[in-house]
Amino acid sequence: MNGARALIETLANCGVELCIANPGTSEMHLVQALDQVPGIRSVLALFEGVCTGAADGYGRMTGKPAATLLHLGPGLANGIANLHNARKAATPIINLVGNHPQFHIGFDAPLTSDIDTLARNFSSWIKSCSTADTLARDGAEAFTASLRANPGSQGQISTLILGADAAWGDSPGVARPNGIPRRALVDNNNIEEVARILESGESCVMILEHDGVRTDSLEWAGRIAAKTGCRIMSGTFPARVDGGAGTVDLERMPYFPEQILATFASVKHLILVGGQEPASFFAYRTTPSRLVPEGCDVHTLARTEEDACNALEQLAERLGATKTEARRFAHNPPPVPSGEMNTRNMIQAIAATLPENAIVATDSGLGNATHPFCQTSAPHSWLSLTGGSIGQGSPVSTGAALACPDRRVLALLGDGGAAYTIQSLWTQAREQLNVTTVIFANRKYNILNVEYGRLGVTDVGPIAASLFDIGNPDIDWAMLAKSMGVPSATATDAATLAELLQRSYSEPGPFLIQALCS
Ligand SMILES: Cc1ncc(C[n+]2csc(CCOP(=O)(O)OP(=O)(O)O)c2C)c(N)n1
Repeated sequence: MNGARALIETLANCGVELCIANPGTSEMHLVQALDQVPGIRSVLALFEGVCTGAADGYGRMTGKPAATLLHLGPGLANGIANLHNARKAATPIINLVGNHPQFHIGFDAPLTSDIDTLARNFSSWIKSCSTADTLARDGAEAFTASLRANPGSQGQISTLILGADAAWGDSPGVARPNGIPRRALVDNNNIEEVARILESGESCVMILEHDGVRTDSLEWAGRIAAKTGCRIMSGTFPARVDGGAGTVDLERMPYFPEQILATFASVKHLILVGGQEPASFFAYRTTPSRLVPEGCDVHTLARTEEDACNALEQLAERLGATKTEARRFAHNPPPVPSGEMNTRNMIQAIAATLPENAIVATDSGLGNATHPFCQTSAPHSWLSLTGGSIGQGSPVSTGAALACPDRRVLALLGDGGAAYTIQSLWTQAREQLNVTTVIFANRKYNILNVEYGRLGVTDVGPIAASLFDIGNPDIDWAMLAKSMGVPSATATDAATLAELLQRSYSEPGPFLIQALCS
C-alpha cells in the first residue's frame, strides 16, 4: 500500500465522506486512491473557491469535515477567500494540498511556491513534512484537529501539504482514528456571575454565536430569556442558525455600527455566549471599532472554544428556567406579492414561498435582509457570509446540498458576488443537486454606492460610478446557467418570482432565477 492509499483509507475510517477536488499532476496518487477506496464521494469543482466554499457548506450542515483536494500553492491560493470565510465560521475542513517532493523543490519548477505561508492564514493545523511512513497518521491527526474548537476566530481548518513522494512511497498501513475532542466546560464561577447579573433586573442582552447559536443552545437561551426578561441575539452573520416558525424567537444584530450602538444604547450588560465582543465590520472616522456603549459592562459566559450549550443548560438550571416556555416565532408567512421587483416585493416573494426545512445560503445582495422576514415562514437553516469575502453563497449552497440531499437549498446571491464563483452551477448540474439560485441582477455593486455615500460624498464621479457598475455588458445569468446545465428563467415582476420559486421547489435538481431589479 502506498502513502496516498493509506491516507485516504484512514480518512474514510475516521468518517470523511466527501472530497471536493480540483486535482493536478502532483495529486495523481491521491486521485488513484480515491478511485480505490469506497466510502468517500469525490466531486469535481471547476474552481478551487468552489471546492473550499462547498466544503464549508457541507461542514456547517453536518458538523464533519469534508476534504478538499487542491493543486499546490496556486490551487490553494484560488481557494483561500472561501477558506477565510470558513475559518470565521469555525467550520471543520481538511485541505489536502499536493506538493513537489523535497528533492524537486530546489529546481524551482514552475508550480513551486511557499505553500505553508499561504496555509498559515486560515489553518489551525498544518503539516507539510509528511513522509510515506507518517502520512496516514498525519491524516488521522488532521481529522481530529478539524474537530477541535479553537479560541477566537482561529477556526477549525486542517491543511495537509503532501509531497508526491509521501503519496507514492510505501506506507506501513492505515492509521487508527483518534478520539473526538470535547469542548472545555465553563467555570462554575462564570455561571454564578452571569446568573446574578440576570437576576439583578438590569437590562441585559445575551449575544449568541457559534456553539451558542446551535438549536439546542437556543432552546436553553430561550428559556433563560423568558424567565429573566433578557434579550437574546445572534451576531450579524452567524455561520448557521436554524430559525423559522416554531423556533426560539431570536433577534439578530444589525450591520452598521451606529445601528448596533443604538441597539445597545440602554443596555447595562452584554453577555457573550460562544463569541467575541461586537466590533464594527469596517472602520469609519466617526464611529468606534468597539461597539460597546459607555457604561455597558461585558461578561463572558462561554468563550468560542468552550461548551456554550452546556453553559446555557447549567445557567437555566441555576435560574430555575429549565421548564420555562421559550417565546417562539409564530407561523405567519406573508401573502404572495404582486407588482414590481422592488426590495420589499422580492423579500416577500421569498418569505411567502419558503419551503419546509429549506437551507438558505446568502452572500452579498438582498439575501441577508430577507432573514428577518423568513422567521415567521417555514422552519429552515440559514447560512450567512461569515467573513465578508463575497463569492461564498453559491459554493456554500452546493456543499449544503451535497450534505443534505433531502432538503431544498436556496442560494440568494447579489450579481456581483455571484460572478466570483458561478462555476458552482456546473457542479450542481453534474451532481443534480437540489439548489434554487436567485440572482438579484441589479447590474451594480449597490452596497459600494451606499458605503461611498457614507463617506459624505454626494458627487459620484464617472470613474467611481464605473467601478461600482457591473452592467455594460449586462451578464445574462439565465443563459449562463443554461450553458452550465442548470435550467433557468427570468423574473421581471414579483408574482413571477414567487411562481418560479415554487416551480423550482417542486422539481428535483438545480434551477436558477435571474431576478431583474434596479
Ligand atoms: C473578495 C471580495 N472582493 C471584494 C469585496 C468588496 N465588495 C463588497 S460588496 C461588493 C459588491 C456586491 O455587489 P452585489 O453582489 O451585486 O450586491 P449589491 O451590493 O449590488 O446588493 C464588493 C465588490 C468583498 N467583500 N470581497
